[in-house]
Amino acid sequence: MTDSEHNLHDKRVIIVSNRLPVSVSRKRGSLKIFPSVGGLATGLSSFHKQQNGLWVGWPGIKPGNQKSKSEIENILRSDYNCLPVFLSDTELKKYYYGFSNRTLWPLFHYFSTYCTYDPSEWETYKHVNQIFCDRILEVIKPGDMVWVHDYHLLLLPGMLRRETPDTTIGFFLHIPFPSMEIFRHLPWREKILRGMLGADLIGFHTYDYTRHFLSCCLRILGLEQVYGQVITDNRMVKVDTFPMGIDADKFSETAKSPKVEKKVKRLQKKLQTEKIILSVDRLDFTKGIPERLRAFELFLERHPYWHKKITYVFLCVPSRSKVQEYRLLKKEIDELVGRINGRFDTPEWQPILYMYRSLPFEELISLYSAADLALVTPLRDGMNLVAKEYLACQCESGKGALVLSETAGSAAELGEAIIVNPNDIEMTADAIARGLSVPEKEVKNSVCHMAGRIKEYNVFRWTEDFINHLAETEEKQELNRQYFLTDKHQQTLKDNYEKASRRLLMLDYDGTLVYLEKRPELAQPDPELLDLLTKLQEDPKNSVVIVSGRDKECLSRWLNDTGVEMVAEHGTWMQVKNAETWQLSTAGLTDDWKKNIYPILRTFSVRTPGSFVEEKAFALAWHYRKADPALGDLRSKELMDALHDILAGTDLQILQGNKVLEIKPMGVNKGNAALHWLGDEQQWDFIMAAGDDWTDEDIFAVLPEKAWSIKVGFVPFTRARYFLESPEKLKNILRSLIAVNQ
Ligand code: GDG
Repeated sequence: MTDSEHNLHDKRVIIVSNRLPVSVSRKRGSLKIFPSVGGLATGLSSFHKQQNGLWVGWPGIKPGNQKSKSEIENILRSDYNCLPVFLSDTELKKYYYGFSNRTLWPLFHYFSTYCTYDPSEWETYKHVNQIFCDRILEVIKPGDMVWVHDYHLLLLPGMLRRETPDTTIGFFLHIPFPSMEIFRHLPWREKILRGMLGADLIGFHTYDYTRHFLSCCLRILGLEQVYGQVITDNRMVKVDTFPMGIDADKFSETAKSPKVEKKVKRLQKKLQTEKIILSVDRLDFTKGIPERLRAFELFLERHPYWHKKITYVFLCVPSRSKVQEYRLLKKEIDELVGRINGRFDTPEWQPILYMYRSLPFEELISLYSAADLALVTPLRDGMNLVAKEYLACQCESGKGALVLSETAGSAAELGEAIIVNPNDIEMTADAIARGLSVPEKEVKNSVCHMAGRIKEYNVFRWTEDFINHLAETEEKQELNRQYFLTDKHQQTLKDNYEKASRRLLMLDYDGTLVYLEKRPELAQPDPELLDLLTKLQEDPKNSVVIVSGRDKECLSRWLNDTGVEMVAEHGTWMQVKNAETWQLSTAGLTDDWKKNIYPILRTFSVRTPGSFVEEKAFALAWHYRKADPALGDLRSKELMDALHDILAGTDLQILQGNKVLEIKPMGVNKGNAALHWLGDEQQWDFIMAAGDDWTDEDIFAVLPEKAWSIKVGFVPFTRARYFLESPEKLKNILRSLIAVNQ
């Protein structure tokens, strides 16, 4: 057993979703509680029971008076480990029917023209997420993990993070995450992304959704990712793919039960056709129902052979019938079914058996088992569990073919199905014909393959996988937290400083003493920083060196009056104590190479809007902070590639900074410059170095073990011993050091 598995069983997991796994209703005064249907409820219920956790969600009933509320709450708590979140009619209307289902649902399913962007619905969405957050805060205990589900609660992870910063939070999205071009339509896109990023682990059904989310983080928030890890607010957020499974055994066992077998026979007898085609969906515009009906009509038109030999059992589960778009869709479907049946039926045969209702579980299983072909052709679907449930019921007989839409998340796993573009009516009509005539052996082969995978990566494995990853992420966060310079560390640092009589402080400038700006000239020091540096260096026990990538003219202009020593251009120039002028750190540097390299950098800056070339005495830098992040990143790789061959055999090197590539003579780097002061390290009894970027790693690499090395901002890899959140925090420490002397 690994540590994380061990953790899994130790910790209480609080599951949070819009709906509880049970629904409550009141009939003639007494409460009725029945399990909610659907993959999430079934899949997580057994995990929930087994780990004795808590499930927080809406119970599906109006709260009524205080007495009724307490009654509902007591039963749910004691018998189901559920904590109800009561919502008023207005809250439900605006948060659930409004922002969740009229903004997020259509947008995330690429139906942007169906979206409404109503600020008051957004306000209620925020408010209800806060209600969920407050409810969790009432019950959360130290060590609990929280697992938030789906698009109704996208802000909740961020809210919880603010209130309980150290809680381990997971988030899983059950619907697609759209591409950046779609997501950017949302007026509240930054807030939604920040809300999700409150989690430690964010899960999606497919790699495409994961990719889209990471791209939105980069393009909208400017947050980069390394191996699916996004760094934000000095925390690491892991983003990964977890395709949801089903309780496959439950489906296959039920399919084999005598009761279901009897129902199947009864159905076949009733329909009296050679083959049964089946579709099962909630009535929703994402499911591609009219398109499928038109494809079925075309199939009948083109294949009279199949007339009277097939029945299409079309199960459509009522949903969101209060919403106008859904009512219109229902009307369109009714008319289409009427038209097709009217066009092709005969006194003894009707092509479509249309059921507009929800069926009990065993009835549903008998349909899955009886079918010879299932049509799962949504225009867009996060995963689609119906496809998996159907295959699980078919695993024994292996007779049922599957026509599956390429835009359903499950298509990423069910490649052996007949894959269609659901908008292509001809293609779908052909696929129906193909699905009916694939040789039995071939169908069996593909069904068995797919059913085998569904059985193996079932919903229990899915849950375990997610929770184990969450536990692993928690361990990593815990470890990372240990590297942050805590108050206790800071006290030790101050004590060391106080006792020392020869102190060296090497500080980077941009991103370390001041925040990074879009344009370098905007990062000018304010009077407070100048005063801080002056006071630090006035202490005769101190040597304060600013080690920067900036040119010497800028550093002189900004910092000369403070009296600090300086290193410019990443180590090319040094201005040491009492020296009148700058001196080259290495003898024999030349700049005649610049005329060859400059045109290349120029071409890249012309091709990359927002980027520019900076010329320094012995270096050329290509800055791309202001460029589109993805394009800048791509071009920087191309430039590295282009320069790689050109620089081979020369004594030039490429330094990768924060959104800058710098070409300069070999051996010139901040680390070598630092050696000028560190050379005789014995003379120092206190050494501190701070920096934020890759070029500062060269300093960290040459520091003696006893030094205090501090990375400003959290990154996954560094040679520094400690992290510090921001330039502000570093300046606080420096201020406290000055106080030591007074
Ligand atoms: C989201 C995403 C994603 C359907 N009709 C009846 C019935 N059902 C059950 C099925 C299945 C569920 O409803 C529908 O499955 P979906 O996959 O469409 O999932 P949703 O819960 O609607 O939606 C979706 C899913 O989350 C999981 O992450 O796959 O993409 O939109 O379980 O069996 N059940 C019964 N009678 C019916 O008539 N008893």
